Amino acid sequence: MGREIVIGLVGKPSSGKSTTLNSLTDANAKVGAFPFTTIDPNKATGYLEIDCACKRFNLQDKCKPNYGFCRGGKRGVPIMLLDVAGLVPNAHLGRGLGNKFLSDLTEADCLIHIVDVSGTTDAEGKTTRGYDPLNDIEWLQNEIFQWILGNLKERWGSVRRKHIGTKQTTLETLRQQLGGYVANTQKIAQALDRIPNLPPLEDWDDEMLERVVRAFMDVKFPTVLALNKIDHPDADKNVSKIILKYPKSKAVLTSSITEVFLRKLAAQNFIKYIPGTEFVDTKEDIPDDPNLKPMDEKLLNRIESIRDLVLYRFGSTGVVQLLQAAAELLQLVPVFPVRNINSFGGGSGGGDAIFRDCILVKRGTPVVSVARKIMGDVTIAAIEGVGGMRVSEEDTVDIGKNDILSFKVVPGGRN
Ligand SMILES: Nc1nc2c(ncn2[C@@H]2O[C@H](COP(=O)(O)OP(=O)(O)OP(=O)(O)O)[C@@H](O)[C@H]2O)c(=O)[nH]1
Ligand SMILES: [Mg+2]
Repeated sequence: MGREIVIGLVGKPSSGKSTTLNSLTDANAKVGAFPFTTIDPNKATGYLEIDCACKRFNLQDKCKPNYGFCRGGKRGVPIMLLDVAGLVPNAHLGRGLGNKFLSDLTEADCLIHIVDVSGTTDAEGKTTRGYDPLNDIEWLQNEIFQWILGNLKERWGSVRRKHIGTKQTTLETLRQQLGGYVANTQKIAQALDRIPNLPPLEDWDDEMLERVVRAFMDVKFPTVLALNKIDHPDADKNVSKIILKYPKSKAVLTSSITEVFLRKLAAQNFIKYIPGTEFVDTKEDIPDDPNLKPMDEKLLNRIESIRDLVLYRFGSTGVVQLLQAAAELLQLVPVFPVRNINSFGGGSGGGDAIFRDCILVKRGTPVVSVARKIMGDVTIAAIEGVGGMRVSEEDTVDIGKNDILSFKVVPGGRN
């Protein structure tokens, strides 16, 4: 199997990283209204909500994923989330927990920057009022930039000498230097392609080095903004400011604390709640539902205020959409490998259950790479798509295209 996709949650202390992690997973990461509640990174599985292939064939009843879930054609595909320690300005110089959290981030494929838009925490995560969260977006990006740049600059003299001495290509030298950030040659090439008329590496000055690092950051750490704590009365004006200033950034409005609360009440059968939607039902709404328990006045009032402040105003708590935004940024396509292309059965696990497996791959990936990701280094005899049509190895996957595949392997054949 290939490497798993990892989404990193970053942000200043007390912005709500751990709360967001908890809202999306079964994790129980420690949450606190004081900076540096999290020190060691928390890793947990979240579920990316997608339209399942079973829906296309009206086979929702038979769909039973090996991992994650499928509810009437809405499928939750496991995806790894990483919650790291809070970052403060000048972390790259060792402030706060310094570079520790930065190294914890290396395996992330993209970032979700959790921004506290309530204005109730300062740049260091301490309680305040009227703080402008616009600042946080700028300095956080800059910290990551300075961290990568600093690491590279520190060694640049010897890197350059070796590069000249060994007559390596620019790509090869950079791969050796940036490979530690879990970036393959392809990613580094992509970054370099973004710089027109790139001079030879031995001629790079400080400015060029900075441009290369910026380009690398864009490729290695594409970022979604989670504008969190929208339940707070001061959030609106801060949200507008951020969206005006960063119209091109992907931003999702969230209230993680609300999601955690609703999921908890749903687990205790006080409400019926469909995550990602505005629909919350209490015993008062559906008195005939035997599974629902009645709530006291205080809880009922809280639900009422959540509806008014979050659900009806924004359409949802936003956290389900947050993962979808990250998947869009990474251009992930869900692919369903099946053993039997006619029944969609098989895969790993038995019975007449269908579409048991689903993996996330980058759009444009050749189907043969998908096969390798799933089965490793085997010799593929044939690849079939829906209707038993042969699919050529070089053909690529996209949303709704070559996303249901059956791989025929040469028995015992290994490359
Ligand atoms: N009002 C409101 N408060 C929130 C929300 N999300 C988190 N909080 C609160 O913000 C505080 C910090 O939350 P954490 O999840 O611990 O923040 P963190 O970013 O993990 O903080 P560190 O681990 O210290 O870096 C807690 O008091 C949370 O209850 C939200 O959506 N709305
Ligand atoms: Mg935390």
